[in-house]
Amino acid sequence: MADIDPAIMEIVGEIDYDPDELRKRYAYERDVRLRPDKNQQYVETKAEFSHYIDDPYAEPLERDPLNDHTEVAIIGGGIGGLLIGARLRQAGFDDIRIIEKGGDLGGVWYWNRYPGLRCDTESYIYIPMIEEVDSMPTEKYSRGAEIQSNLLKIARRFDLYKNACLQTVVTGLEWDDAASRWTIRTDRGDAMTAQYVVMANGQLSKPKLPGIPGIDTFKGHTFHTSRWDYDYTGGDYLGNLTRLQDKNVGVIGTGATGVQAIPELAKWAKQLNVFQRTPAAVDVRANRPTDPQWASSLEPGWQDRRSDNFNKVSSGIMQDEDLVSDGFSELGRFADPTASWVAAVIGRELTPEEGAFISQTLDDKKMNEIRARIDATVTDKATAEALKPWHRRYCKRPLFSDEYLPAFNRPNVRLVDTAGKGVQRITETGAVVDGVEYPLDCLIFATGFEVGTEFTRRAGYDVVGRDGIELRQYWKDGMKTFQGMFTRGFPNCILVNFGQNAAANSFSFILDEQAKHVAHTLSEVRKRGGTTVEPSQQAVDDYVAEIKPLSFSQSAFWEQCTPSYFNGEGANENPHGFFANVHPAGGVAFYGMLAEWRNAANLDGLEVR
Ligand code: N01
Repeated sequence: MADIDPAIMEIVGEIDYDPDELRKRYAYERDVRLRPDKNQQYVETKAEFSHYIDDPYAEPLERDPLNDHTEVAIIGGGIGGLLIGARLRQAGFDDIRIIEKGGDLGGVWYWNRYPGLRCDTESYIYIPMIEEVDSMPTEKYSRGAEIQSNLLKIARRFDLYKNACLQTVVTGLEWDDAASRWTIRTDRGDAMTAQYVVMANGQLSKPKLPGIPGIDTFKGHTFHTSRWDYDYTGGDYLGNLTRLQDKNVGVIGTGATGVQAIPELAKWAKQLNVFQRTPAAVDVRANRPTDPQWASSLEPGWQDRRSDNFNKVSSGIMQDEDLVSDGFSELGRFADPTASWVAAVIGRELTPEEGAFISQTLDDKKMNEIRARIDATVTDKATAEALKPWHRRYCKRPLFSDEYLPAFNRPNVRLVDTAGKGVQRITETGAVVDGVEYPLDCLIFATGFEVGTEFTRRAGYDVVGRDGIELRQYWKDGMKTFQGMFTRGFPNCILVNFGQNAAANSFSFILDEQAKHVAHTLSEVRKRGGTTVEPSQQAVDDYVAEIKPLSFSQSAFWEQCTPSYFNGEGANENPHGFFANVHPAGGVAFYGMLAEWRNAANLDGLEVR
């Protein structure tokens, strides 16, 4: 440490651990988890596995096929679709249709109803349009049901049920150049048309299953967490899973979902077996009820200001105040632009080595804290040791819970650690790890959602643009867009998603910025009397060049990470990977650039006809 500036050492504090030993441990834990089949290890929820994604919540619905016309069709009625609908309504668009697979609107918050579900990002910023619908979350981190009810308030406030098609799965889109419109085909035999189509079918929306040998042989009860079977477990999102009191339950998956569902399962199952492949890095949640005095003191525009402050703080951009002040805000201290807040403190620019040193050291210390919390909470020493994560904080989605670790102190909860290998085999009657079979009545998959496959595979439909060009084919080597939203050859088709744009810690912020972009663009096309809009070839080429070289060069960080969907299960070269196409500007600058583009009101880069 001799040649590190003392001002920097003051910021990072005492180094009371061996960084080299820690690095070696991280590398070892990564290596035991790397698999040659990488992203191919997962089983797609189709064919004999398609029942895992049936809608357990909706009543059967019969209706005649539609072949009518709408000005704007929005595929997906989740947060993205609802915000697009709302922003379009605000911009004066009446003729809107949301097409949604589920039995109601809400998207991820419709599907996910597992017990213990809450938002991970603070509800005051995560739940969109709180001010517009005159609502206020009851807690800092709302339950899923409260989030869903707020989303449905947006739907009602902006009249988005009108003309909506629920329980309808889009199977294909085709551009009709002569008529300047899209034909939308669905699983209900619809052949409706729309001038514009917005694809808001979600990012983590297709459940995935682990490719464990024998997974199709299990004869007990089984389901994926995003289709929770309360008929089987009893209870509801508040818990009370009384029908599990005489059951041996197994859960596979200890990510964001597992960490929330496991404490509830632990309370009710006769025996809960948690099959762990990679330990979860779980920091303090510190949820609390909303203070009514604080809520009534808020001035109009507070939600946008809070969100803006959070985005800056959580990406390391120095602010006078940290309004949200939680675990995600704290991550800004070792996020990529760490240098900017440190530079503000020490009064000079940092060298890249200094930036990396600060980022790494603060990260190490946070992870040491997370590991120490496990020792302090989990009474059985072997269990505590096995629960410790050995990777950098951002290698996986950061997790927060105050209930997860104490669950392992219950006598009916068993951690079945697989030493990074995962469950070896599933049999008719249980799961096998290290040659030992754990008998199970019920096996729950908290194994997450498909990432890193082609957009059209996850969406479940192909898009055929001008001259018969297929999106599947056009993006086979990776996305090619302008602003992550517009694609050459696919006029009037806009993508709202996390793809070729920038990351931010609140996903609903990204979706709202994109929704504003859609509303602005369609309004400007209208003003110009146009009927079609698409990006110029030059605009796409320039945009793709901005993204590609930089995003792939960030792989130094991801390569040393334990595998996850963040780094393509250790294969960062995947052009469809979660972060493969991220814009290098970072969330704050990127969405600022989009806002400036809208302010200029010249649709620069788009061709209107
Ligand atoms: O899924 P995941 P998730 N044997 O992919 C394990 C959002 N979200 O549903 O780490 C054994 O994170 C796998 O193990 P490993 C959020 O963006 C948000 O939890 O790969 N285990 C992992 O533990 C989140 O990131 C919220 O070694 C196997 C788990 O399955 C995303 O959704 C709540 C295995 C999958 O974890 C997905 O979260 C919930 C095998 N063969 C979700 N294969 C909130 O904001 C896989 N695993 C509240």
